[in-house]
Amino acid sequence: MLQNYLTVSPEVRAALEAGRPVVALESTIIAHGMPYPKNMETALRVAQTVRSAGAVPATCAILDGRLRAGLGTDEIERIARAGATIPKTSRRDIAYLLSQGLSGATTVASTMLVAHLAGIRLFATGGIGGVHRGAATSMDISADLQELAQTPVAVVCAGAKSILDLGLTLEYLETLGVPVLGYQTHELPAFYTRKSGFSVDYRMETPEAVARLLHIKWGLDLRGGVVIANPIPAEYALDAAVMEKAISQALAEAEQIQVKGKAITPFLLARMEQLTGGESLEANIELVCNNARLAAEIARAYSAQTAHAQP
Ligand code: PSU
Ligand code: MN
Repeated sequence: MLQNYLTVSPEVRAALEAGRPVVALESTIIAHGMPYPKNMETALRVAQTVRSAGAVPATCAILDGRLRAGLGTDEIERIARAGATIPKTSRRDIAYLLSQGLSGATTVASTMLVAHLAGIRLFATGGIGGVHRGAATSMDISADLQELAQTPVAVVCAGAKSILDLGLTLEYLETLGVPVLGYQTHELPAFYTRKSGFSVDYRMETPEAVARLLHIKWGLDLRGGVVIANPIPAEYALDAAVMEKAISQALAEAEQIQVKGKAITPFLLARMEQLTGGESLEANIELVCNNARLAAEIARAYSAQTAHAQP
């Protein structure tokens, strides 16, 4: 049944069948998160980073009416060139796109879903969606959080951008039962910056310790995902005051021209980009690679522990 809708690349399938580590990667960041050709260079570099760290990359998307886990260079290039003409696709959009034979760039939520259907446990991205500032009246809460509540995939990210309300995002994740782990930090990172003023639930020091927690969570059949927050390397971090100013301006503009629904996150990301010059793009690229490396290390530890558990 599943194979009617899902294509897992031969390389990814072989790795999964042999119990070797695989890391899922999303495609909204390619189509909507960065301009061409940086988006393509970044997607290829991130995949290479996963490989260098000893895991198999599985870029996920919807292409021509099929869920895909594991894309070739030509397919990544197709998404990168298509940019925003490939629709940003969350859980709610999947059945429609498949029914129409269409293509979609997968967000954190839909990439988690595709990864889970394929049997992939680890996923690396830049930042997750969350509770938006002003959500008390807009009710704008990313579907990423709901997916984390129900789909057993661990997401390595650099926290979330402070275009969101990070305090409410943590509250919401607590309600949904999603652990937020800080990798070698007590503090939730805020994407471009290593600090946010908010604490994570637990600080973890090694990939092995994170992998052990994942085995226990899923071994106990506690549903849902885990957020692994990995701060941007200090040398690439940006100035918090400068970023906050850009965020305030981008939010004010979004309010003024009434951007709503799924358009708001790409709008804010693009404006931040313009307002901070190329600097934020460079930081974005470096933090994604940093997350890809950590996700690969955790995936390796997870596979090794699985192998040991089986006599
Ligand atoms: N945050 C980022 N970069 C991104 C996204 C979020 O810093 O590229 C993307 C991810 O694909 C995420 C999605 O899943 O935006 C969340 O969108 P929304 O807020 O509409 O749920
Ligand atoms: Mn939203």
